Amino acid sequence: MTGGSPQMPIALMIAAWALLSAAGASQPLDELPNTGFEEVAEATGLPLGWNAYSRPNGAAYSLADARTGVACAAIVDDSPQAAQGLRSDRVRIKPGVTYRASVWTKILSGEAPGAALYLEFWVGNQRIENYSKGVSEAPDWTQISVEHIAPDGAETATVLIYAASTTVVHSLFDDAALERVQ
Ligand SMILES: [Ca+2]
Repeated sequence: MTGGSPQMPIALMIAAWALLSAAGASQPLDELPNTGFEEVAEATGLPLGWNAYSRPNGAAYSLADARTGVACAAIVDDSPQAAQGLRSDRVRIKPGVTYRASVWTKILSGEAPGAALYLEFWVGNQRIENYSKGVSEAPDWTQISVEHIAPDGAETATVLIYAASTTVVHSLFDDAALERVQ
């Protein structure tokens, strides 16, 4: 077959493969991954199961000063404009059930509002609700938590550890959790 254009079918096949791959990668988990931030994704330098919130990314797997184990997550936000954070892979949840997200944080340097934790609820790829708790000063490891009932229709939840866009801050995070309250 010498006539016609083979490019289109190949392009379509690649597009279909990419869609299937994306769908496979977004399968929700049963529980929050890598909560102690001990495992690293070698290809990205990020904690396994956690994803960069911003590009360029200022978050990383770190051996600097873990609360437990040998590793934690570090977020270096040295811009007063850009926000930085790490969002977990999605976890399957049930609407009407109350969930509590928590994490320990230690702020090495920076300004208010410091470090924050978000509990986010999703339908498919759309974030439908989010709730947050922040801490401005945490010279020693400090736990922050936020809880809320999963809204109608919610399918998954994520935990986002975060340095706000107006913040210039260097913070560490360790021992995250996402638990059913009731
Ligand atoms: Ca750890």
